[in-house]
Amino acid sequence: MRSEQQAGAEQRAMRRALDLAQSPGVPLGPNPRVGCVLLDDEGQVVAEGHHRGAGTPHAEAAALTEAGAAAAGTTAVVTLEPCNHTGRTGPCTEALIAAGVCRVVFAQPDPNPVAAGGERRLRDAGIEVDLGLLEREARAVNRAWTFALEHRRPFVTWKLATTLDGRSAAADGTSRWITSRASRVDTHRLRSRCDVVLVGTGTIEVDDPRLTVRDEYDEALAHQPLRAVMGLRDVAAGATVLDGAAETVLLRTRDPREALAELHARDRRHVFLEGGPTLAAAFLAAGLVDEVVAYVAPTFLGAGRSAVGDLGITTIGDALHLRVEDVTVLGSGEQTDVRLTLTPAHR
Ligand code: AOF
Ligand code: ZN
Repeated sequence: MRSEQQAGAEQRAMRRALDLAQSPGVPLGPNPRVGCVLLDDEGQVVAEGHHRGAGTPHAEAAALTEAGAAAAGTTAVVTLEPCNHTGRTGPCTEALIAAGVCRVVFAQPDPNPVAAGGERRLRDAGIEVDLGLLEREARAVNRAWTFALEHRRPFVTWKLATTLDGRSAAADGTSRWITSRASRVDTHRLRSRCDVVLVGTGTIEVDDPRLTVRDEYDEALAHQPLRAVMGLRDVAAGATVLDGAAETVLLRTRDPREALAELHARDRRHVFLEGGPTLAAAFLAAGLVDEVVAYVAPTFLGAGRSAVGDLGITTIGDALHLRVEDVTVLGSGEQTDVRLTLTPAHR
């Protein structure tokens, strides 16, 4: 049994490692966010490290470098199972062993089959290993990355903006602005956390959107997700999406599964689906929506375009159920909306 004092120090170190993993300025990309803290036998911090994006040292390697010779005899507290492979950098297991680390505590087992096997390798080298500390929190930090590895496709967030009666455009086709400014700013914040914004060729034709991260974001600093357009219709050469403000890819398919496979092959892990009703219905019907973010404005239109197309549902028993994860009121005064965050009920 480890002493209560040691357990407390490791728990605090794991919280710190989770914060380090989420350090600002780390670019989104194909790699996970990882943090690592080295503790001496009195529970004092010897060194810290975090991963700074694909191709840079892993969190463990960064902490070991900072510690130098002081790494010997420490406990490494890390948010992800140390990797056991030579990829863009060398295996962290060997680096930990060589540095004389005597105990490793990690939160989340590595879902990446290429890099897995760290726990076994460390134990074989005589290192004490403990796992699962704050695992839920660690998985949340790399939610889309973990999902993509486990499901071999990107995580899909579908965003919609509707009136109380589920309309995303008025009868005459006008749709600017259904929701308030606060909701639009919030949308840009969520966009900046994804690595693809996906729409259909229909949306490009009707709305000619920019699909970039803007508003209160410093455009020079904001991460611009890839803009992806799917469908078989041609995109006009003058379409705003081709303006060069962010990278754009045309996926010449109508099949959601195929589109996701292509985005996955391009190392994309989190798709922000902003398509119209037809695209949304196709993804929903295929079970390819993993999260819904709905901005609901306190208005009625009574007629107009529905936010989601035909799902083939004709009777109430077949309704597509979602679980409400969060409800937040955005804006103030006359300018408020409700943001609902939901997940499919069967998960
Ligand atoms: C990271 N940062 O701090 C840790 C990772 O792309 P590579 O070759 O550097 O390897 C990436 C894999 O290494 C990644 O998928 C994960 O399984 C493992 N651990 N990766 O980018 C880190 N600890
Ligand atoms: Zn590693």
